[in-house]
Amino acid sequence: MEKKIFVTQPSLPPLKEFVKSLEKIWDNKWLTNNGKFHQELEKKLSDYLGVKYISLFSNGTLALITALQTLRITGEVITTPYSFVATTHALHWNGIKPVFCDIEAKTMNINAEKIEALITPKTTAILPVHVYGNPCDVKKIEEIADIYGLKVIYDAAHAFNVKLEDESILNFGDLSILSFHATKVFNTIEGGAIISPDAKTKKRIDFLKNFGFADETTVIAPGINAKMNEVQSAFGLLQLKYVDEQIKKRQEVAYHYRKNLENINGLNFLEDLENIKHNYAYFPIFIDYKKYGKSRDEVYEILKKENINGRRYFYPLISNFPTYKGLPSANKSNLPIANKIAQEVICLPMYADLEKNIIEKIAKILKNN
Ligand code: T4K
Repeated sequence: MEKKIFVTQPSLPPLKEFVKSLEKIWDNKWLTNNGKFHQELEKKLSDYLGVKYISLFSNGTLALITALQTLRITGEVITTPYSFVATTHALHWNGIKPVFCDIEAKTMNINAEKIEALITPKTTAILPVHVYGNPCDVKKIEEIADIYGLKVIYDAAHAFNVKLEDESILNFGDLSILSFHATKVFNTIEGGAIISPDAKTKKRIDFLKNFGFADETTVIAPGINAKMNEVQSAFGLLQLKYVDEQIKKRQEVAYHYRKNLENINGLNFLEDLENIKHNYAYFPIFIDYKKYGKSRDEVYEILKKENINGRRYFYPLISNFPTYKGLPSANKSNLPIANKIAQEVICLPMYADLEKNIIEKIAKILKNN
């Protein structure tokens, strides 16, 4: 049987190098709780990403939950329904009411022009997502947050090393979170991080991810256990050596897709944005049923039959899941663009080692339908 092609394939460091790291961990007999590899990864990542402070986490979801705790966010938070469900779940786990704002069709990010109308006396923050690694309208969002005294936490799970006019996108807002899940551009198997602007905030984050312990006998807050361990950190240090090469290869994959998919009536894809250093985390296409002649779900199934397993990121919309669909802001009439895009999207396979002939095969299937 022909091999299955998945939406992504994790990048892995050379096994021999990882074994050497494991030997060191065995020698150190230090497995977690801010060990040597953890400290080194924090240092190397903050240098590489061009950010002031980074705190490593066991996954991106716990980083999000802790980011909200860090800034003591309560009440209502304006967010996007077009994301992975973890974004809104993090609000729910903090007892915060999500208020969904529609997206704009160029980047699939929260429509900054629509935020102001959703602000109430209970609003304390905005939680936008840099979807597919494309930056939000960070300047407009900052302007609104400043006027209304709101905090901004960016879910930058997809935005590893993305830059806006040479500045890391992670430096915008009050905090940003990253995911280092196996399926991401940079992975530590499971993992995540919070980017913070000053030492005081980093200290609070580091207490919170370690049960709230400030020292052996002082607990400053009801923290959680969200620490990254030494095996994950050592894995991450090796990954970092190869990540530029991986992003370069992803860029080539994206260019090859674009070349092969141009001029298909009713099939759209995203182009690079101006002044942005992209990381090519995903390759979404959008099927316009009326022009293409087949629905997104039909295309998804046709690809699947050919062993091409795309994913409908992000369908269903978070606002249509049972937990959230009863919220007034989840009403479809408030979220027309997000609902439309969620019906059109398929993320095609995207990873550094995706072979050109597979891209060409996918393009051929999409052209012949
Ligand atoms: N915010 C945003 C905007 C996010 O996108 C995410 C996660 C988060 C927050 C939360 O961060 P984490 O807590 O996850 O760090 C996947 C990932 O699990 C998830 O991390 C990611 N976003 C989301 C967009 O995609 P699933 O349920 O689609 O994963 P799964 O297991 O179906 O994997 C997708 C494909 O990847 C599989 O079909 C096969 C391939 N795969 C997967 C794994 C795990 C492999 O080839 N090898 C592997 O080891 O959520």
